[in-house]
Amino acid sequence: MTEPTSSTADFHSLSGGFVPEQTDLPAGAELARVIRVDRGWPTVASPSGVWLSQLSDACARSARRDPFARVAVGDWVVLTHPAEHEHAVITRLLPRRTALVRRDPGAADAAQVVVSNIERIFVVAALTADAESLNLARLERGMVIAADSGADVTVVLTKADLCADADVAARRARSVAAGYEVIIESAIDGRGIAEVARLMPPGQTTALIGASGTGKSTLINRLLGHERQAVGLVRERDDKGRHTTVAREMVALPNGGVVIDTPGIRSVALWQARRGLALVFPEIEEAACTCKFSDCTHTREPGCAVAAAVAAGAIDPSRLERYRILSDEITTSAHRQR
Ligand SMILES: Nc1nc2c(ncn2[C@@H]2O[C@H](COP(=O)(O)OP(=O)(O)OP(=O)(O)O)[C@@H](O)[C@H]2O)c(=O)[nH]1
Ligand SMILES: [Mg+2]
Ligand SMILES: [Zn+2]
Repeated sequence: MTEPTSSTADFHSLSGGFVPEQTDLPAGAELARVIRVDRGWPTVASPSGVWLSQLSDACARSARRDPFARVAVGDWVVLTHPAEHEHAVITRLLPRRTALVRRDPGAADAAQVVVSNIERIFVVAALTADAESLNLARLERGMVIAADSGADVTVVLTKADLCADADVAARRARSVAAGYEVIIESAIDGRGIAEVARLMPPGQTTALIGASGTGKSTLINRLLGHERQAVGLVRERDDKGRHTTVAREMVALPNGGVVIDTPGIRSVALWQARRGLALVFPEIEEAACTCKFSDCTHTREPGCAVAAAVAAGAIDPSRLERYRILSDEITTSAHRQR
């Protein structure tokens, strides 16, 4: 049996103090949380330590059939330590309370669970000198998949120190994030760090998502109060947008909260995120309720209440355009599902 792989991570801090109830554990088994996955190899934290683990044959079989049966960072699992195995063995995946799901970048017809059992997702976008360059379509897309997870969503605009008009950028972000908190942050001057920390309370798991180089790992370093390479996880800090973070990984914060750092992705493909779409485009969903046809695509149908609202100036036509792109993508993913 291999020894625990990390000395800094421990079960209590990485479980966020919360452990699901599981009364029927077989003898010798324990509950564990997946804290990292490297090329299919999960590292889990359990009361007995931090273990590199493998799936039982039955779990591996279902994982091959069903993408939702693959373990993701944040998952709770039942772990055993069979004497004849080199690694700890995951024998069961517990139901997820929330899950961030995208289309598998390696397979157009499959979903991929990015992280699970998170209470809040921070959608991270970086500011630049030009406040107008903030990409609203990308922000909305990130918010849709985040909101669809069932977790709360907060927008974080990083690198505010680079933008003289950070407030202008924040106004633009808020115009597409009605009802969501937008935090202006800078790792350089410390703006917004306390606000982010306040939303990562003890007992909760949060995750950061956003393009590569937006400053997710840097923000975590600021929250930790030290550079992450101290725990052996970050390299090439100044390698902007070069996919510095290579694996999803859970980090225990000093106050007892838990945050998952994720590698930046150029573009997130949606997988059946209708609920998220409705949450992020409430004005369109609301108007759509009164369209004449229940399957109205809001393009040229008679009696389209969305088109009427656009004509009346109540809905921003560019929002509708972006909504349609995301909606079409969700429809396509539904058709592709095996
Ligand atoms: N000016 C400025 N630069 C920042 C800030 N936050 C991060 N950076 C820089 O942005 C670059 C990328 O930061 P990372 O934290 O590695 O970005 P990331 O989002 O983790 O990137 P991936 O791991 O590739 O997804 C680094 O050079 C940071 O020093 C900030 O608030 N202000
Ligand atoms: Mg990173
Ligand atoms: Zn319509």
